Amino acid sequence: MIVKRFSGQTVEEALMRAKWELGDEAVLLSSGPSRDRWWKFWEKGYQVLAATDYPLPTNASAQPNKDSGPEIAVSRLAEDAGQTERNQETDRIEEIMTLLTRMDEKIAASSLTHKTGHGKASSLVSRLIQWEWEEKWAKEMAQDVPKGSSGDSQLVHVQKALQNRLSFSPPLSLSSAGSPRVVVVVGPTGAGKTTTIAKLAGGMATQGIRVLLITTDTFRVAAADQLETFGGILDLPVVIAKKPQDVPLLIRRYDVDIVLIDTPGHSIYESVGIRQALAVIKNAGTTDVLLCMPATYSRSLFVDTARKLAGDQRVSLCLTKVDEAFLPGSVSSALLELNYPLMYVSAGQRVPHDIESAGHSQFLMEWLVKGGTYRG
Ligand SMILES: Nc1nc2c(ncn2[C@@H]2O[C@H](COP(=O)(O)OP(=O)(O)OP(=O)(O)O)[C@@H](O)[C@H]2O)c(=O)[nH]1
Ligand SMILES: [Mg+2]
Repeated sequence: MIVKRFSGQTVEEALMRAKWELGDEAVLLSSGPSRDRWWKFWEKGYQVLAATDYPLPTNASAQPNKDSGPEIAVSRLAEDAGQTERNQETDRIEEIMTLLTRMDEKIAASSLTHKTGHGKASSLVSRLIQWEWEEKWAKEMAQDVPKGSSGDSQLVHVQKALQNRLSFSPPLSLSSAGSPRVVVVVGPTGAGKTTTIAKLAGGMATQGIRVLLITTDTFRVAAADQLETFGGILDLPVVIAKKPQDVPLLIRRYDVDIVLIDTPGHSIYESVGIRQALAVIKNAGTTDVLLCMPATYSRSLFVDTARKLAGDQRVSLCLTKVDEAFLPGSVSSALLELNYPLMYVSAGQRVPHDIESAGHSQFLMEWLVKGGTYRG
């Protein structure tokens, strides 16, 4: 019997390799995430353990069989997997596999140490990568960690490095210009724009700040109702602007300190929606643009969406739904990449409690490094 492991970026790819090399009669013994020492530790990979009792086909090791598609090969091997569970030899092979895996882990750990030349730093990098940090940022954050430090003290250094790299905006306060501060809140669908406005308005109202709420979301059913409901509860005026150009006129009718303007959510593929939000920003006498971005997005979606929605405006970020995210690396890497100032962090649905100034948050920086359940 020939038993061999094969790696690939997907299980199917690894199975294809097994079939090419061992032939159609090969059986699948096990599959799972790759621990192969040749597979880069920071990339996701899979491995399969396959075996054959039959003589190797002469063409099998070199070229794939063009007549049989990948689906046939994969399903054939997958069918065989059930049968081999009953095979008495499986247990023995699994034991060998376990030993091999342990050896692989040791070799991978030592090759990581060799690569960075610093064992502690490299384990820190791999730890950050496990928490979904992008490799580039994980390495950059780890590079200034003192050599003697370990464990949690390394993370404290990473936290400091991150804090130095990120920028923060102070929370919204009264304008000194004599005219109201006009804040347009933008963001992708369901990011928490309207809820964020309600939270901010609620907090401001308790400080005696006079707030006007405006919605420009006129075409979606019940969108204006949502803001009107919040306005009713908070006892704040709410007006609907049918056109972005109406906003300055509406603002002049109220003697207020801060105007919070809600916009409809839209995806980055809806250019009409993006243009509408930009039209509000351009026509409303805007002093601030607050971009709500969910912490649950992947790094690339976060970066692409934020860039698209911000356009060439100066924006501050409100990081929403941090309570729904667990691993911090996607967000931290995206924040480093964007370098937009962070103004607020929102971690929950309670109005007005679940929002805080990002720069004053005790817990945000720790969460951005270590993740876990947000306790802010
Ligand atoms: N867990 C959690 N939920 C939130 C947070 N902020 C808002 N939500 C919830 O997310 C949902 C959508 O919130 P909205 O405020 O309506 O989002 P939006 O961006 O105005 O949505 P659209 O106007 O439809 O684009 C609601 O159920 C909110 O209660 C948050 O920080 N954490
Ligand atoms: Mg909304």
